Amino acid sequence: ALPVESIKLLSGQHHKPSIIRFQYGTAGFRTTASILDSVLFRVGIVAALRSKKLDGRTIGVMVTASHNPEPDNGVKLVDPRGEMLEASWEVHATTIANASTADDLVDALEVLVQTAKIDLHAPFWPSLVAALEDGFKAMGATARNAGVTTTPILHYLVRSINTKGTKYSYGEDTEAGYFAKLSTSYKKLVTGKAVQPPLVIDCANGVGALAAKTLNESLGNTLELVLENASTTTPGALNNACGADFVKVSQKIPPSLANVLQPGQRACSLDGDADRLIYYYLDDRGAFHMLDGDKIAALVAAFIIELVKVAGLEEKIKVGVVQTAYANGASTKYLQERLPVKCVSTGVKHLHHAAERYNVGVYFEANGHGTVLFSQPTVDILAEYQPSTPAQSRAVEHLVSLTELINQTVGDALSDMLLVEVVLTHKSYRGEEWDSLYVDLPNRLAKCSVPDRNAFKTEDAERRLVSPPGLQARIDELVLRYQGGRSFVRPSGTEDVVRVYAEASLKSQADELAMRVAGLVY
Ligand code: 16G
Ligand code: ZN
Repeated sequence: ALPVESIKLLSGQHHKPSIIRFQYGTAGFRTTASILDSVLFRVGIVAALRSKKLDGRTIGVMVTASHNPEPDNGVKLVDPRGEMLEASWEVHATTIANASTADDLVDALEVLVQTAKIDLHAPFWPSLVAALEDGFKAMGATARNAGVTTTPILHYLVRSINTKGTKYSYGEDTEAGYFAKLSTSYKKLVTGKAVQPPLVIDCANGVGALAAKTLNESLGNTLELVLENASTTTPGALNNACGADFVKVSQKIPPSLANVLQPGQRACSLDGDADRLIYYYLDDRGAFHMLDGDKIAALVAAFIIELVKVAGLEEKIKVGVVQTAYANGASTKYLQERLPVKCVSTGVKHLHHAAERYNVGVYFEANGHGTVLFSQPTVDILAEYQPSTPAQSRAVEHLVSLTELINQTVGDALSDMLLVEVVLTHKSYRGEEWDSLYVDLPNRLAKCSVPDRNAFKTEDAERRLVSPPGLQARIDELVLRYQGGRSFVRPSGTEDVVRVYAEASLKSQADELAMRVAGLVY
């Protein structure tokens, strides 16, 4: 049975603010940090129950502002394979977070225990994390605190703990194990190649700075990382005029890098918890060029396809790409000419799921979150393959090393950064050559406050509105008037707004189209 007494007792120390309604969305529970106390307590309990449900396997809990301003915080759960929390549990978590009294909380928990058929007599309670400790305590759960670390490292740890000692062992279940796995595979992949010039990393003044520092040491002289915006203890500095979201949204170099970056030099920005990555460079005239998630997908997918071909495995290993509606139309065109491309709804869980359907699934959101998934049969094919030429053998070795370099649990800015560096090294590309794979269509993202964003319902991977009635037809009619025009409207999953995206052949036209579509939305 549920430890009702201790839940009630400790719940009394973590009252739910009465008028607020919490929702477990795309990025977990996300709102002002000052009102999240009761949520963290309850997430502790939900995590413990999730672990119980899954025979005592380890569950992760990440507390982070991610790419948002510091006071805008959040908490999300990580499932045993290092993936996002299963969707059906988002609903349970929401109900539990909104129970108004301790009695209601216990009732909601009882319902969860029954509907999810949780055996409260399962062997023991392993788990992770922090301010949730009272939640764990209420449940008698043991926790391992992973300390201050990046979101993707937490995902890595969760998977490693749960696969320990099995034939699918993901890696040593420590941070040191993570860095060793990344740096060892990176070194294998660039052996014998000319070392790239130093790479500037904007760490968004977040926890990625600590990880990047350790990574820099493990990489030795195979790659030099120059850390910028690494002030993890300065209040208010997190994601402030820096970081992946700043660069992607404002399409500008962080002002703090203005005197650091030399013409021709490449740099990248992480977000606050290091699960997003955006590259950029200044050309010889000092003009800024952004290399976002779409450009990363194009670079990486083309490289992997080439390796598969050289290895002689084209028939057995099919590579595919997953994007969202935000992918630049030019990237979709470039990719579609080379491999299958699927469009899904925004949110990592949708992309990840769709990527699992390919032998090798490449997914990146334009915002810089993404990774590459190798299916288990594909990993087995690579392990058993008997190459017949030295070139084939090298290509297979590279593919195997890529399965180790790439964090397959979730998007990982540092792992993705090394992946990009591998491709640039192999192709002898600078930012400029990479950028010229295709030319981005000018685009514009806008957001509108509306009385009720739930009135906006979409279909076709969020590319079309089904409600409010008639609105899509009016958008279609507007879009037709713009050369290369494309536009869509969707409710945000993380903010109380509706987002409008538009692209067109000319920048002024993309801006105008976005503004006119936004005008229809109000
Ligand atoms: C979250 C998602 C990200 C998505 C963004 C969309 C995760 C880990 N992150 O940050 O994938 O692009 O939300 O936000 O799922 P929106 O719904 O407000 O546009
Ligand atoms: Zn993030």
